[in-house]
Amino acid sequence: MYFTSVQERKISLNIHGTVELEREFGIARLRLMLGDITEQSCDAIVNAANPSLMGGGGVDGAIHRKGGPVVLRECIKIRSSIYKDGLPVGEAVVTTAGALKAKYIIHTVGPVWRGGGHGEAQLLSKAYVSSLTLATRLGVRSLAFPSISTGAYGYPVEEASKVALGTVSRFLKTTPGTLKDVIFILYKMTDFEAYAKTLAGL
Ligand code: AR6
Repeated sequence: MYFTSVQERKISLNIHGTVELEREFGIARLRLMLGDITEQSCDAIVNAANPSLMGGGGVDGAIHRKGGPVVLRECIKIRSSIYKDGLPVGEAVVTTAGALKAKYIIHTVGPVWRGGGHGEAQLLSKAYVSSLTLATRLGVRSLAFPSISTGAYGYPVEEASKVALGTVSRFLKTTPGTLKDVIFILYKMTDFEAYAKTLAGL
């Protein structure tokens, strides 16, 4: 079944009742989906973590809960070796996905929104590029992102969607690699609509 979105692009309601929107960039597909990232069976999912890597609320909490203690154990190893002072904003690291359907969790840290004049857009873009670069190094073909920084970190979703989709589409157009399918899993319909509007304008 199909219906037209507010932005006059086709949004499909698939057989699972999932709201979806997609665009092609070179040989890769960029999709938006309303849902829960912990349910995704793609090669890797991205976690909107904090520098401690010790878990937290929001999507981070959900990923650690469903992934199980092995995820935290690997995060502790990372903290006690390469990132003793915590994972800097914009960087990304990988762990197993434990009990999740995905193979890997790529943990990145987005910026806290401080009004927009503190390099937030550059740092948010860097978090996406670091995650995409690491995914490519791991040979990942399908990758799911949440909307980094737009929950507890307070980044306005319209602004964040421009950075997120602009960065990912640029990467897919310019960086040959293994990625074939990049999916943004939006948890709330209002977030999906903001991302859909931005994707329609790309
Ligand atoms: N699947 C997909 N998206 C989700 C899910 C889910 N299961 N749960 C929440 N979201 P947030 P941030 C959406 O706060 O803003 C944590 O405590 C949510 O609706 O998870 O980067 C960390 O430990 C929102 O749109 O991440 C950090 O301390 C988006 O995920 C801090 O929050 C991001 O919201 C990071 O803040």
